[in-house]
This record gives sequence, structure tokens and C-alpha cells, in this order.
Amino acid sequence: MEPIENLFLPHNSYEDDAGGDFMVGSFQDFGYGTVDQENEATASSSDEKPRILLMGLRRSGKSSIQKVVFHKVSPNETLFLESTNKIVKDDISNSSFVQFQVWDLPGHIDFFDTLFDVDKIFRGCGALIFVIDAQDEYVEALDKLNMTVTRAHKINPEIKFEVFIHKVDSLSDDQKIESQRDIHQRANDDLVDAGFEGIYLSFYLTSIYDHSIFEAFSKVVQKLIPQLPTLENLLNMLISNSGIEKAFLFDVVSKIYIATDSSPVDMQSYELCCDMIDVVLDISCIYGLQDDNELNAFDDESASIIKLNNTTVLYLREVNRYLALVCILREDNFIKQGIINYNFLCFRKAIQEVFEVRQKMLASKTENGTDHQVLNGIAVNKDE
Ligand SMILES: Nc1nc2c(ncn2[C@@H]2O[C@H](COP(=O)(O)OP(=O)(O)O)[C@@H](O)[C@H]2O)c(=O)[nH]1
Ligand SMILES: [Mg+2]
Repeated sequence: MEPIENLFLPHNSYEDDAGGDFMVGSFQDFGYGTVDQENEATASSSDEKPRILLMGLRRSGKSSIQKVVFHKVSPNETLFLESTNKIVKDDISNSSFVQFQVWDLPGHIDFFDTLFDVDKIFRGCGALIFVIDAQDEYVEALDKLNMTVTRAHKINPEIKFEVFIHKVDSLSDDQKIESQRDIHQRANDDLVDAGFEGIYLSFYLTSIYDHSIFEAFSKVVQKLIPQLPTLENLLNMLISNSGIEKAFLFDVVSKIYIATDSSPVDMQSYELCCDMIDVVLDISCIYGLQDDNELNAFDDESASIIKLNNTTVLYLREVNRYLALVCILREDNFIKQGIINYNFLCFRKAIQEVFEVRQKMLASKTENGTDHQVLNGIAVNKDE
């Protein structure tokens, strides 16, 4: 078989091209809650899906994060959220590529109390996000962080620990850096004191009032996607051959990017691409075509091009049911749109092949009932 990199056409290989040969498809009824056949099959096993836990003290912002990132609630609406009294299990895999459950664990409950089956909570857990309210005193939060991390690590050493230093919208840039430094230092010192040098904590400055929460969540999710290096590689090939500056592979519903090329991400480009997804979804919801019974939120004709007045072009194309490629490029490079379209098709095909492996593993699992579960290519050991 020909290596994939040879399939891409370099963007200077042809002089000119007509391009523009696709139209905007329908994004109707896009959102959570649609159950299709594919999901019905897995719905019963939802408890076994890899999970991301949200933990932290009361009022640190856990429920708000879950609502804003996965339910399109606007940040202001979280002001009066009732405090959560039980574990809220949010299965976001119905309409999303991100096949995870996000569990919001109430802050005032001690989960290491014998009443709770902690083994069950932490065994199938991929990542534990600990939310610290940066606007508040964080001594208590750090104690709780330490206790949570050390105990969870004992139960499941595979868990990735992610600390969100949250509500930083009211802090100046200097204060942000200072609180990140301070929290980082203290949290790691506490771990060393407790004899856990080996645990690695990652820190993020987040707020629901800007895109930082989506970016942080993207990075958390990326760590749980085993195909990430392959996806990054494909994106690198795509952009270098097509004269694209930056490309993101988005989970459309959550606006989490599951991969990007290896050039550094700047917040502005990410925001621009998020906004583009919103625009495209809104327009499709209003003007999208509706097939008779099928509400195809996102089909292989879904695409959009937006030209900005600063000689930048935004280019969006559907990759599969859940994923969209969003690219930023300069207008002069967009003249060869045909090559970009062609390269995109190569890219899409390669992505499909990557995820076919997952389908095969799923199939083999149902056939011979192996002891691990594979979801979107993410293999997890089953709890029991
Ligand atoms: N300023 C600011 N307030 C936030 C942010 N995230 C959450 N909040 C507020 O914090 C309060 C507590 O949030 P909630 O999600 O109920 O906290 P939980 O108890 O951890 O689930 C709410 O009034 C939210 O509006 C943020 O990023 N910035
Ligand atoms: Mg809550």
C-alpha cells in the first residue's frame, strides 16, 4: 500500500484550480440527546464507559463546567445553580466523538467514606479533574486535593490528575501566574511530604467566561485518546501540503479539539475556530436541508468557508459524524482550493482508517467477549 504521506498533493503542484465544489449540508437538530441505533447497542453498558471525574470543594465550579462545556449553557446561567447532592453521571457519548462519561461528584461528600464504593468510582476512571476556586482561599482545597489524589492513585495508578485553577476571570495576568505557581508548588510539596513523588499533576488556568475551559478540557481529553500521535501526524501532513497555517480536529458538539497540528496553539485561533462552528451550526439549523425522516445533523457535504477582512480564510469540513476539521489559512494560499479539497479527502480517508481499527476491536469483543472494552479506540480494562 502506498504510504499516506505520498497521497497528499503539495499545494504548489498545480497552477490553478476551480475549487469550491461542495455545498453546505444540513446540520439540523444538532445537539445532545439524539439516540440512534448505534448508541442503543451501547447504552446498556454506559456504566463501563471510561470516565472523567470532576471533583473539588463545594461551589468551586464543577457543575458549571459540566453545563457550559457539554450542555451549551451560557456562563451567566450558572450563577444560580443548585448545589449538587449526588453524583451526576453525564453520558455524553450519544452525540459526541468523545465517548466518555463525565461524573460530577458533590464537594461535601467524603467519597472515601465506607458508604461509597470507591473502587468502582476510580477503577474505570481515565482522568480526575480537581477544580480549585482561585477567587477563594485555597488551603482547604489543597488538603482535599492531596487526600483525593493519593487515595485515588492507590486504587488506580493509571488515573491522570488534572488541576483546574478555576474562576481566573477576575484575576490579572500577574495574579494568574502567581496563583498557578503557588498552587503548583504547594500541591507538589504536599505530595512529596506524603511520600508520593511519582504522581504527576497538570495545571490549567480556567474560566467558564472564556474559551480557557474548553481548551483545558481538550487537553484532558487528548491524553485519553491513544491515536493522538497519528492524528497529529496526519494534521501535520495536511497543513504542510496545503499551505494551511493551523488546523484543529473538533468534536463538534462540545467544541473540544481532539487533536491539532504540532505548531503552538494560540488562544485567539482556537476561539476563532470555535466561533466558526457556532456560526455554521446556527446557519444550518435555520437553513439546513431536511431529509424526509433522517435528521442528518452533519453529513459529508457539511462544509463552510469564511473569508475574514484581514486576508485570513477559515475552512471547515465534516470528517465524520462527530468530527469537523477547521483550518486557518492565508487568502493567497486559498487560491488553490482544489488541492486543499483533494488533500482533505485523503485526510478524511486516513482518519476513517484509523478509527476502523476501533470498529474491528469492538466487533471482536462482541464475538469472543474479551475482558476489555474498546470505545472510540480507547481501550479500558473493565471494572469487574
Ligand atoms: N467568576 C466565575 N464564577 C464561576 C466560574 N465557574 C463557576 N462559577 C460560579 O461559581 C458558583 C458555583 O458553581 P457550581 O458549579 O454550582 O459549583 P459546584 O458546587 O462545584 O458544582 C456559581 O455561582 C457559578 O456561577 C468561573 O469560571 N468564573
Ligand atoms: Mg455542583
